Amino acid sequence: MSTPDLFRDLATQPEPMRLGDGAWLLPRFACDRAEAVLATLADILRQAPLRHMQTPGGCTMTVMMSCCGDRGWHSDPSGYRYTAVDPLSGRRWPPLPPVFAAVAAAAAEAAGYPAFVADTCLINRYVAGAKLSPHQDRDERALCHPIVSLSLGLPARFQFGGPRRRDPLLRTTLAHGDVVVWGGASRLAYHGVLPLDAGHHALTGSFRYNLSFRRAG
Ligand code: MD3
Ligand code: FE
Repeated sequence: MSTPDLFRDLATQPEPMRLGDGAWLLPRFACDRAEAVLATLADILRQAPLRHMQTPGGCTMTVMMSCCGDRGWHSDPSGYRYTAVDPLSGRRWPPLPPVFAAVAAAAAEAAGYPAFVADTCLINRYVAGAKLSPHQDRDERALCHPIVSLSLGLPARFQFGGPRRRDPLLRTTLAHGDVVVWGGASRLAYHGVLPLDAGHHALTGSFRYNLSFRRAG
């Protein structure tokens, strides 16, 4: 006996879930492209290796980061900014690969942002214990564009609130292949990632990756 295709599709890719005003979780949206994305990611990380950035406050971030695209995000004790050149190598960041741009555009469209063109992708890699404290993303020039975030590998507990730091935080789990699109009123929501639990994932081993596609310029 075979399951009708309709039910199989519903089982592998549930309906979008509204997380907030303008914010949509697309569960497992990118599962079928995860292997292609991870193979391309390995190539990018050979050109622009992951590194621990320093916050302006002088702390070392637990998450390791890199970037690709026309610009990349960089943080050091003198502040955060987008740069055209990777400060580690002195060369341009690797170009945004077509498979990244395609996933970002398709997810944005599915969430109601049909004209999204990313010019940068921030790459975060978490190992057990790594976290990201609640913050806003506001270094991009025009905050009218959404951010598309793709999670790969181990699941993380993610928290998000409102535009003020004191707004209450809600929690959700971001699992392999999940995409969240943050636009509209949710673009300036505070958000963070709780310390990653140790685990093993068939495609990423002991890591969780998050790719966030942005229009920075
Ligand atoms: C909500 N990354 O790189 S992705 C970041 O899982 C960042 O690595 C997290 O926060 C991670 O800045 C979260 C989800 C996300 C990304 C951008 C947002 C949520 C957002 C921008 C506005 C509101
Ligand atoms: Fe963020």
